[in-house]
Amino acid sequence: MSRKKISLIGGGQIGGVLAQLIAQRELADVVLFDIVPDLPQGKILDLAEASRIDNFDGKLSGTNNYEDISGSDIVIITAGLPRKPGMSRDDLLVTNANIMKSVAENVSKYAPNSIVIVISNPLDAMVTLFQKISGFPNHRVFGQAGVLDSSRFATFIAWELGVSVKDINALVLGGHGDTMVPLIRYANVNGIPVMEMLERKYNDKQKAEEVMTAMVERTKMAGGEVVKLLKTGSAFYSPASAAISMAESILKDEKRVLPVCAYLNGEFGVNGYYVGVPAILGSNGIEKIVELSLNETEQGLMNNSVKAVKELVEDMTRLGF
Ligand code: TXD
Repeated sequence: MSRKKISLIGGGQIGGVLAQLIAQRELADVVLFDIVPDLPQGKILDLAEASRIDNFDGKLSGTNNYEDISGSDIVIITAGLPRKPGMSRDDLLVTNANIMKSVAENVSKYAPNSIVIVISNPLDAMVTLFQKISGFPNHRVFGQAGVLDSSRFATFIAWELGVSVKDINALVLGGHGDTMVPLIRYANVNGIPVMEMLERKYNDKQKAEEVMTAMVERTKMAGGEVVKLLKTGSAFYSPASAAISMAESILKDEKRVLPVCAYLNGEFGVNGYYVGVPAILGSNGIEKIVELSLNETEQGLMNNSVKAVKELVEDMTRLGF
């Protein structure tokens, strides 16, 4: 059996960590592509020189030539500019749409059978644009946002309750913007509702609700919190880890149920847009969208988030993409 191949389009902060995680876990051969001459070659040389220490085998290459991505099983796209302090994800729209256009044309040409995970922001618009230009079927084009947003929510819950983050299940739906929807009612600690644990901790229902509201707000703003601290660039460890969990579920046909920015065909009442929802990821990419019942408040928040995604996609269309 030949080894699997993952190509990474964009060799910046996230691209570099993606390459390292894939290599260390021996998930697949890696091709790191960037338009900046020598940058991907330099990163890959450095990474390869760690192989003896970390004990990994595998073929790693850095390139400025799209031909090298041919035969990829998975392509992960981080090409584009990250946010600067004070910028919203949407401010990146025009610059990154131009970049995504050229990426989509080249991936369609050189890796036409690949499964594509988009990470570049503004995420929901960039996934939409990649699919539109490539014409790839929707189950082979989707975005990473929800795994990270859910992990951020889980992290804050673990810190608040003083329990292992490994026991937290938290799910964030909707677009990858300030309107995302962390689901309070479904958040649990090994099956125990987080709200119940908070109420027991504080012995005060109102205080528990305030604490939860603060965690929800922090989750929605978590990307910006990192941007503000870093001053140059945005989060890169966690988005890379998130995308790798998706790629691993695909390569190993694990059929994990992960929140994915997926194309909806009537699910959750949404038709024809990419929005963050739980989906089963296996060797065919998205194998099924997993629906769940939302109460009136949750559905309202979801509708609001879908509205923001639609506006973003309409803006992009108006700008000629
Ligand atoms: O969860 C998520 N989806 C995200 C997304 C979380 C955090 C950051 N997210 C977004 O990912 C961020 O807003 C950016 O749009 C992307 C990539 O973030 P990263 O931190 O890796 O940005 P870098 O370090 O600037 O790297 C981007 C690289 C850089 O090396 C450029 O030279 C390259 O992209 N680039 C290109 N590569 C290929 N082709 C073209 N045209 C191109 N243009 C720039």
